[in-house]
Amino acid sequence: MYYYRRGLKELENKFKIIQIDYEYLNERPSIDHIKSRIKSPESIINKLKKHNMPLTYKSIEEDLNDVIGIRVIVPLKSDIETIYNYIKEMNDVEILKVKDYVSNPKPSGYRSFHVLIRFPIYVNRTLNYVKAEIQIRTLAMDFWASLEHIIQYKNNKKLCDIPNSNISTQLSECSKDIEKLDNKMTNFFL
Ligand code: 0O2
Repeated sequence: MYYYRRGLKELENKFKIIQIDYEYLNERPSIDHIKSRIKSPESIINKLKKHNMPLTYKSIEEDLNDVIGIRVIVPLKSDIETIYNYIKEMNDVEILKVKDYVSNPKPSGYRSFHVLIRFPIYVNRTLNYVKAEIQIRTLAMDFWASLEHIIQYKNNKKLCDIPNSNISTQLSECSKDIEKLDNKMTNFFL
């Protein structure tokens, strides 16, 4: 876990620097805030089981891309591409996979731009590589995803009064409303 904690710190710093530089040069923020986490042992085990992967350290290292997770919350939809371009310009970062759930939302209505990466860390003068999942999304997308994560994604039926059959439809409608709002708000800026 120490390697993941070290990796997380290095990644957080990269985005904090982008946040400061962009605001200085453009007089408006391109990142509203950053959230980060190391996947909990319980979540790691559940994910390995879900994908029928062996419950071993080797499998955590090789098969899981999101033990380190960073969420970059941006004000506008157009800022997602700006942040992605910054990632592409990071010399030490290798992009393993991109999942564009903004252009192709999930059936649930989930919208977010995911970039899976691998990057080097030096611990005790030794080179190691760690992987991470970067989720880039707008404030509005994050509002929807955070609530849907509690209500539906993690299947927490106790927290919601709406009959089960209606939850999915209503959440999907909310996601479409939020998409309209995101498009409208982007138009206020050049
Ligand atoms: P948690 O608890 O958020 O960490 P795959 O690549 O298809 O084999 P994977 O890695 O599940 O499987 O990829 P996917 O579907 O891109 O999901 C990655 C993460 O995106 C999830 O991590 C969630 O954080 C988020 N996510 C994906 N789909 C949804 C959704 O419908 N609603 C919400 N709110 N979040 C979603 P975890 O590990 O599944 O969960």
